[in-house]
Amino acid sequence: MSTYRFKEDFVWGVATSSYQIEGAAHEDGRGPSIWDAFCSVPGKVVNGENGDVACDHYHRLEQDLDLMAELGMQAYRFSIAWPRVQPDGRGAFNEKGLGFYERLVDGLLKRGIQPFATLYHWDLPLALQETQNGWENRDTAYRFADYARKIGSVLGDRVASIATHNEPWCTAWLGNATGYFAPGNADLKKAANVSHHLLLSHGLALQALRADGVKAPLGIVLNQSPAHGATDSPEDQAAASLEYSKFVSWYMDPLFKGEYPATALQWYGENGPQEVIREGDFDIIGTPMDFLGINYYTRIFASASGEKRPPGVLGFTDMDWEVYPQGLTELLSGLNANYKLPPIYITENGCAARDVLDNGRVRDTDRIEFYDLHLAALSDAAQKGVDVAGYFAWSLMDNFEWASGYDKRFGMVHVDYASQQRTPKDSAHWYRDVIAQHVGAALPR
Ligand code: IFM
Repeated sequence: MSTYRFKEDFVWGVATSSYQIEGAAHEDGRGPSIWDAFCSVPGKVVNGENGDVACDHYHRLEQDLDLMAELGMQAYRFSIAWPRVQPDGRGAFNEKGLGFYERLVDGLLKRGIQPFATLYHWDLPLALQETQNGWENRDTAYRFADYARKIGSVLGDRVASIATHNEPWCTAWLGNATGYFAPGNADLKKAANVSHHLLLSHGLALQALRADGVKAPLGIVLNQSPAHGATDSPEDQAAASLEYSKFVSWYMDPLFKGEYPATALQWYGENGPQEVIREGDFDIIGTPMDFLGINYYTRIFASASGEKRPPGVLGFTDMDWEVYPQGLTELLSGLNANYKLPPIYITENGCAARDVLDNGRVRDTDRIEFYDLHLAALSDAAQKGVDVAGYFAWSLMDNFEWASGYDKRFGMVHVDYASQQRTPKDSAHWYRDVIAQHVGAALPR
């Protein structure tokens, strides 16, 4: 097993999200979300699947908590389903829904596992979409801040951190520019406006939580990648710069520099968010954070001709994403040089693979190699001076992979969806050993 060099209090964990694992979509007062609606649209999700049952985690909470403890997890990153705790996205809160997350947090703490909460992992209450066009509407940012405030009052004294959004790029771009995700819009201007309101809601939530005296560290989770041109030609290099500007800088610059990046802004042209930006917005968006979460999966490969497939020296995952671990070191070093950053957590990293359950065992050697290479790359970034506070593998268990349905398996634990049987894969045992080897063992940096 490799040895990685991180600071002594480095946190080792796994991540999931509400809609991908909970199930119980119509129980205990949970309201519908935009993903419930989206999944019912023919052709949107592979095999017409949905999160109605998913991993049935809502009913198997204690068993799943025990599993995490057995696997030696120090921390667990989960998301709260807004429609489970506030069915209409405004007005009354649902005690049963809040009670579930209280049991989750208390159950983690009882087992010595730190709870890392995320407020929004894409499951917007459907009522907000239907009555006011969801994130296109500035008011939704204020509804989000109210919801954040409630979660702060219920869980703020017990969680290890609160992240506002998970991957706002996915909500804005995949949900509104390409229509690949809920709510399924294909309109560039909507995507730009949504991205601005997501960022605004992040800042408003931070300010509300701080005003209420919530002590838990606060931040946001962004998916990021370095971008490379297919060749050294000026055209391919410009294509890479543009992709980076649209994907990374579009979120980092407002959060840390108080503006949108010129390259992407110019590309958006009249479809940009200029009409919805109000005076003072960037001050709200730039509210200081205690941590930044980064989800890393692969690099962006860009070319002027539109050719998007990289050479893939280390191969591709089952998502057809290139395995490119050195991109993590490059990304983090670049961010560190360009922004004044708070401590960074890798809040997701992992791969989908064609796992086969064979006599009670899953030999997922590709996944072990993937994690090993990425942890080594992260360790390299730490050696280069990036303040890396922790790592969360995606994911604890196989789950509902959005538009790909249940076809793609990202878990360290195999889920047989017919029986809901959980079987730790070889990677789960490997990760448990990595954690045991590294916890409390600060190595010379
Ligand atoms: O499953 C998703 C997760 O919900 C967000 N980040 C990427 C993962 C893999 O696609």
